[in-house]
Formats: sequence, C-alpha cells, structure tokens
Amino acid sequence: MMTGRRADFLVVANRLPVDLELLDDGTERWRQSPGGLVSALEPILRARNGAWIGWSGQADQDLDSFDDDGLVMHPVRLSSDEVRDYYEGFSNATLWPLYHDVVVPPVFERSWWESYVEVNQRFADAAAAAAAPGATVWVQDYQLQLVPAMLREQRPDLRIGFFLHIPFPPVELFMQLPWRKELVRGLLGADVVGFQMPGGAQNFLWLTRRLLDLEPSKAAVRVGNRPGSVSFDGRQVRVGAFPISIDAASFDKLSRRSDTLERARQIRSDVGNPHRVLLGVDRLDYTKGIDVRLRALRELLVSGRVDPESVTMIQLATPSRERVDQYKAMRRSIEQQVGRLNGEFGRVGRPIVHYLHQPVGREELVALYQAADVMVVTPLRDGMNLVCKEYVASRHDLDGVLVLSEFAGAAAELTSSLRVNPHDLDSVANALEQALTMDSAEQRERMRTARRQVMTNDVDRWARSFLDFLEPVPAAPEAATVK
Ligand code: GDG
Repeated sequence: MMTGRRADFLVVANRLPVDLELLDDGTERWRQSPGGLVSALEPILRARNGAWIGWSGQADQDLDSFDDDGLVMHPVRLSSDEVRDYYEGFSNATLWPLYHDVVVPPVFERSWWESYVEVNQRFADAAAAAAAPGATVWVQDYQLQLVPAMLREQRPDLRIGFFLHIPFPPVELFMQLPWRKELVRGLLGADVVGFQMPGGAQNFLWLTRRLLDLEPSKAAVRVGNRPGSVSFDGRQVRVGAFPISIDAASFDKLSRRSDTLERARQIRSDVGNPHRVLLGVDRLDYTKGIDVRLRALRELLVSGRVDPESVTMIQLATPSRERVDQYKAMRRSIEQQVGRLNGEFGRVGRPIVHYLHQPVGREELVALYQAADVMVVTPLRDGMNLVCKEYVASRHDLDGVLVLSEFAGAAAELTSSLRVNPHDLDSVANALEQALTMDSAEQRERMRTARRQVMTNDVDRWARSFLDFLEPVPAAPEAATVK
C-alpha cells in the first residue's frame, strides 16, 4: 500500500525493523526483525505518527512505502553494487575497523566513498520527503553519518538527532580517513550528536577543533545531563554520551518461564552436565575477541589449572558480513582453534567447545544464558555490548559470573563483573579461573549489583534521555491540566 501521510517522528537507519524475504515460489513477505532499538522506539513511533526509513535487506528491489499498523515503513533501494560498495565496502571494511581501534587494517577505496555519499543522499532525500513540517528525525549509526547535513540542507525546519552505536575513535586514528572533514561536517548537521561513551563525544569535539577550527566546549562530557557543545554554521550542536541498553524486563520475564528453565536444564544435560558451563554469544566479528577467550581457555587446560572433565564451553557465533574478506579469514582461524581444542582435550561424545555458527531464537538464547555458569564477553573494542546486559537481565536467580572486557562500553556500568584486558592473556585466563571457582555467595553479591544497574537503566530510558535533549519540552497546555 502506498502512503502519502507525512510523519512527525522519523527514524532513519540502514535497515528497516522488518526484513524482506524472497520465497522460493517467487512471492515475498515481510518478517519482523526484533531488536532492542525497535522495541524501544516502536511505542514512541506509533504514538507520534511515526515512520521508519531503511533498506529492506534485499538488493535491487523497488518497494512501495507501507503502513504497518500505524507505523509507516519507507524502504530505500540499494543496488547490488551499492550493497558491495556502500555497505560491505565503506561501512564494514573502512569505517567499522577504523572506528574499532584498527583491529584489522581499514581499506580506503575511492569508489566505496562515492557510493557512500550517493546512498547517504538517497536516505536524506527519503527523509526530507517523508517528514512533516517541524518533525523530529533520529538518524542511526555509522552507515549514515552524512545524512544529518544533507537533510538539514533541504529541510532546516527539522530537529535532527544522530546516534552512533559503535565507538568513535581517538583523533590519531580518525585522521587516517581521506574523507575525515566531510564526515565531521556531515555529523554537525544534527542538533544533537550522541555517542555511547563520554570518550567518543570528547574525541568528536576535539576533531571539530583540529579539522574545522571550531571552538568546542572545554568541560568534560559526562553521561546524561552533561553534554558538550560546539557552535557551527550559526547553530549550537550538542554532543553527548548516552549508553544504550536492552529491554531488560522482557529478558527477565522470559528467563523466569518454566519452559525456559526446563530448556536450560536440558542444554546442561546435552553437554554432559559438567561442573561448569562457559558461554560466548557474539556476531562472528573480529572485534569480539572470540579467539582471545579460546586461547585463554586452552592455556588453562594445557597448564592443568582447569580439568577438561569439569568444563564445557558453548560458543554461539552468529553469521555476519560473510562476504567481507576480513570476516572470511577470521572465521577460518576461529574454526581452526575450536578444532584444535576439541582434538586435544575432547573425547568421543564430549567436545570441550560446542561451536554453533547459526542464529538461534530469543527463547533459546535466554535458555543458554540460564544454563551458563560463566558468561565470557571479551571484545577488543565494543561500542556498548548488549550480550552482557542480556545475561544479567536473564539471571533473576542471581547465579552466574560475568567476565567482561574493559574495552566494552558496558564495562563502565557493570563494575561488579570480572573485568579483563583482552590484550593480556594472563588477565583473561586468571579471570576465567576465578569465575570457574567463585563461591555462590560472591556470585550472588556481584550479580545483585549488576542487576540493579541493568534492570533500571533500560533501553526505554536510553531513548527518552536522548530525545529529552533533542526536543524542547513542550509547554503544558494550562487548561488541559485542570480537570
Ligand atoms: C552494535 C555495537 C552496541 C546475537 N546472536 C543471536 C542474537 N544476537 C543478538 C544479541 C544482542 C545482539 O545480537 C548483539 O548486540 P551487541 O551489542 O552485542 O553487538 P553488535 O551487533 O556489534 O551491536 C554494540 C549495539 O550495536 C547497540 O548499540 O552495543 O557495541 O557493536 O542483542 O542477543 N539474538 C538471537 N539469536 C542469535 O543467534 N535471538
């Protein structure tokens, strides 16, 4: 169905909250792709005549806008060349590694940049056409950093916010980018530029001085009500830190269900009821440090500090960006490590590592969280990391230990976890050993502290705290308040 209604509140993201599926019989259908962002924003979008602009997930498809129960979806077309150049290329082989501390070398390729500019312009045009006068537009993430300025150029009447889900790198690394000024100018088109951590906001403010000779505020940025600011083009751009979170209540609820608890028992029994079950859950990505935890586990087994009969690890590594070269190489190396560990320390019917390269449903995921004694989250760099928060929200029983990298944004909030430096193998191995032997009283105390943090600071609160900055509080209509 076509829809001409213009929206008061728009989200612009690389992907729509629904995926287009092309079925074998030649027909197509939309499938919900649930995620924290969607569930946090959906109520706001539906209540405010909202729309979502994004790609369907399928190349070369011309799709009409449609109304999904009061929320209008505007699919943006990407050709297969654009998927290769804008998405797999510039977004995921240039920006992704550059913003994650150059964990692998970023590729700088002019034709990818040209495609990035073109696609960003298309998203901006779609937003400009779909927004009602004075509407609020919230642009998401690294794939669309030029959209704020492109949109402001056409529609200065809009309130424009931007949120970056991944880290914003130190100035020295960002300076490698041939198109560094263009990106900073693109972001400055927003009224509010949001980052996960104060450090990212600070890095951005420094760059505005270094690259554009602007005069950013000097006071340290803090989470919540202490943003920085910089004046640009006659406007004041606010730059703040807004750590994202999860729909904590839904994980808590699911983890209490009897079928979930039963499934968790079944999983433990399927892996041979070892004394301790370790768990990793990640998109298969080189930033996530899956190799680090496997190496640390191997060291503990080789040195005899851990008995192979007493532990099992489950590593869920969801397929991701499989056509990008760096991802292909990393997959080979991780699968080699898993094979080696199982070859050396497994026995028939009892591998040390149960490795799954396939997505699982939300219910199964929460059952895995319930089944795990030790959750291992060891990214080399991560904007926030939601998996660790999901684990905490799924442990109403207060059992379980979280081993968490200092280089995940979440480490600033989850201070009761066992925090490790993933570049220091001893630090990871020691923390794993400590987690495997921690007594129940200490586990409960640490988990209680973590739950206080996660259950209160959920994704709804995150969205509201960002929007409070973006939108001036509407004056309460006097007559309406007196009843
Ligand atoms: C980016 C930033 C930031 C994974 N496998 C399955 C599955 N998942 C879900 C997890 C979690 C999500 O995917 C992954 O989120 P993360 O935050 O851990 O990592 P990224 O995908 O890299 O996300 C990150 C985030 O954006 C939000 O701003 O925190 O730093 O890199 O929710 O549960 N879910 C299901 N089956 C799977 O197999 N159902």
